[in-house]
Amino acid sequence: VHASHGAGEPCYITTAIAYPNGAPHIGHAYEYISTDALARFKRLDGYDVRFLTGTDVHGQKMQQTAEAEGIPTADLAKRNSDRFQALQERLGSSFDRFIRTSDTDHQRASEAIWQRMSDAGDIYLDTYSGWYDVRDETFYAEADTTIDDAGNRVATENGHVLTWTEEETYFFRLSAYQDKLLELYETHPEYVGPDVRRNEVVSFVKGGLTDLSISRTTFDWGVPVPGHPDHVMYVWVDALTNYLTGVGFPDDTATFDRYWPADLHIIGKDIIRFHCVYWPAFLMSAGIELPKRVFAHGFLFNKGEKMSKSVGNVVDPDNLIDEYGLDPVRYFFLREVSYGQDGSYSTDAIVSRINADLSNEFGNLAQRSLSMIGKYFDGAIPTPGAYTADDAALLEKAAGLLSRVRDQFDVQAIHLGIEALWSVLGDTNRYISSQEPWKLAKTDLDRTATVLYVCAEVVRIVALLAQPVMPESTNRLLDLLAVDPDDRQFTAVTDSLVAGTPLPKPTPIFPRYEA
Ligand code: ME8
Repeated sequence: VHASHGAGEPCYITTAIAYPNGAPHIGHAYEYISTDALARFKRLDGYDVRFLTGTDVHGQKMQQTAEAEGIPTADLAKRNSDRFQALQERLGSSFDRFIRTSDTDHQRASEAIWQRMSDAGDIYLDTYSGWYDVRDETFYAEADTTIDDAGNRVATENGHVLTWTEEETYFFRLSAYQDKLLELYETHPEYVGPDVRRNEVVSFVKGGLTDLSISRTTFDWGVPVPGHPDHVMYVWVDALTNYLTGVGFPDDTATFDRYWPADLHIIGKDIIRFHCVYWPAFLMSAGIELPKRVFAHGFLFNKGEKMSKSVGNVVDPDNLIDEYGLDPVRYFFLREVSYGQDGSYSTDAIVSRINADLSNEFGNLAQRSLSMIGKYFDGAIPTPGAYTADDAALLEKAAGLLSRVRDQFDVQAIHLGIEALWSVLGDTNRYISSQEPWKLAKTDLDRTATVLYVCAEVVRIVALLAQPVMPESTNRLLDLLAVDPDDRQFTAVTDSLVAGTPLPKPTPIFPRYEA
């Protein structure tokens, strides 16, 4: 029995909720895989994790897409939300709830936060006239727009074509929160990660905040404003509130008090302003505690090019999984891309990671060690003798991995956590090459036993710690080492393989990829 690191402490982790106006793409899959790895890590480290994900079904773009397809907006939302949910399931995502902002409890939560902001005196009625980006559901100040070559008014930052909008709307007094937000970034620098994003947010807020239009009257696909059903809420007001709905706000106070504030919102870098400026301001106004951290991952590009339907390079995550298998795809994205930075992928890069990292470094080490144990020790864990300095150094490195990897995952440096595991696999491959157990077996079976025991121990520890990244393969590998399926939490790192334990016949876990 072990004292566990998280000791049952609650931990609430979320993804962004995607717009289901089309099919999910690899950028969405990347967000789900990475958030799932973070959630699984915390769970294996002893935390009581709640992991929320879902879809953001409201907004003008959804209504326009449905009109273009000639189907009711609710049908479009349902059909495509089902596809996002199916993708999550295919990715092995360990979410606890898949929320859709059409869920009835979400309407209730959105009304409640609106009411609280209104009671705080932060909502007033006025007329909005300005530029709106339907694609990103964003308002732009005139100063942040330009005229493009075709004569369209576009958003300077991304070139999206804007629509002139004039209507009576409710405003949120965002301007009143400038100082409080700057104080938040100052006193809680960990609120926004990585640092480059915090700097962006701070300079945006220092530039001054104008009040935010938070209702619309020109379409009706959204949550009605309480008491004013001719207005629907601006989609970002209800979308951000999903994080509260997901933990029972406002009625299930037991769940809410346990999991809120959220420990970590994972989002992409394009929606940092909504999560790091609007969201904390809404919560301050409503008198609700702020999430502890927002971390923005980068964007994925296909061979360095932005994915777009017109270029025809949008990758369907299902096809990648069909071709390479789920765990290799998970491993590839988490290891290849520095989490927090943009990343690129290509067939060559995927194949090279599969063959070099998975098949050679990890798979061969496991397969060689296990098959020699089969051959020389009747398929049972051998009894180690006294350790040499080399043996002891390697075992010590492996034992130190949990705290190294935890430190990296705690700051969402997923790629560095994986790198730490693979550096010990590299050491172990050099160790087995220099010890040459296949030769030793002819002259010194006791020493062979020790060497193979050390290798199997490293494989066991790396397999335990790689579970968040490759849940299925690592669990098959742990089966081959006869590790009790009920004792694969990270506390099991300090266990040891028990000499004499019979092992099943080994089968390769990470085959080479041959096109
Ligand atoms: O923004 N690479 O929805 P969304 C990596 N509904 N990540 C990407 C990406 C790419 N190429 N393209 C998109 C929304 N993403 C809102 C969120 S949250 C309360 C509401 C990421 O479908 C993007 O950054 O446009 C975001 O985190 C997520 O996918 C959903 O994007």
